[in-house]
Amino acid sequence: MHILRNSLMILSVVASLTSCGQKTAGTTGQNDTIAMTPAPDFNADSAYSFIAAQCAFGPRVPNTEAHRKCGNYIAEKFRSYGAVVTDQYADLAAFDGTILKARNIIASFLPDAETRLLICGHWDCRPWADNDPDSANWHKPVPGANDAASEIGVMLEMARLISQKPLGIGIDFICFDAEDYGTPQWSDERNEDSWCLGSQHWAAQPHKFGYRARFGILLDMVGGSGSTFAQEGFSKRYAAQVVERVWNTADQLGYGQFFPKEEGGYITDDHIPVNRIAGIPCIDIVPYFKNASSGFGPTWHTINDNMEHIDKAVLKAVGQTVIQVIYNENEEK
Ligand code: AHN
Ligand code: ZN
Repeated sequence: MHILRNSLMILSVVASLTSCGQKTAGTTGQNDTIAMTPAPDFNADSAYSFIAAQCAFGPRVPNTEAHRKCGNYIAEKFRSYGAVVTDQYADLAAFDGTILKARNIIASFLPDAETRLLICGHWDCRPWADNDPDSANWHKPVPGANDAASEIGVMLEMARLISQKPLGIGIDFICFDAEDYGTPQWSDERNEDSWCLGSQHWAAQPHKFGYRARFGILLDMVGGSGSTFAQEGFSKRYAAQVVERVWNTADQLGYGQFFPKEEGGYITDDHIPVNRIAGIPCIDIVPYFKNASSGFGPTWHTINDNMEHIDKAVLKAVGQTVIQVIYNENEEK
């Protein structure tokens, strides 16, 4: 009996060693240890300044001067870090028939490399603060410090770091437009397809024919005070292994508090077209405020989504985690 038990133990040890040895990109489990490649130090002050610069244009609502000017700022900033920037302009019809002069901004490092990662977020602001506690504000635009200057600020800081420590794999930062023009709460209409117009367009017609990426990471509202990032439902459904990698990496870096390994909700967001239309496994890093009136946080779609509610500690946790994930992938060419 003793011998039998011992040999079973040996067998199970061998089995687990074998499965470790065969580990390839995207086969990590819930608590696996990930080998960390040296990655640059994400500078939250720098990301913060990129967020403030976007907000200084005013709300970046499609078809406004602030939107046009900020689009130029974002493209120019990525170019200054050596990225090849492609503008994808499109006239997109909103739910109410408004034609949005949309601009997806794609910033690529090593545009010809076959192995690529996609990092994305939206850059437009919502025209209506329809979740504001005061109905007098429901038709005013959202200042959009968190939603969505934060994600562009984090991406610009990652681009700055990549320019200083080049990678051997390609990276595409995609700034989607017209994410936040979805049917307002004060209207009777409910149309899920009215959200994420820019990413729907890009996914159906990528900037490069046959575009592929190993995986994608969507950032959405990644700088709000008090934010933590639970595991969003569609991300787990479509890209479970990427979820494991990102949350395990955060844990190992000491940012586990910001990335609880808990279930988030199912969110209609730009990762849906990337997964369903473009066929690229893509996760969403999006805040989840449990038991709050707004699951996205107290300033979501209110006129208080301003710089006062941006927390550099949140930017650091997200930015350092994602840049680490990117540099880890560099080792698996
Ligand atoms: C919905 O409210 C259906 N989706 C949220 C996506 C979003 C809006 N992210 C930022 N603003
Ligand atoms: Zn929004």
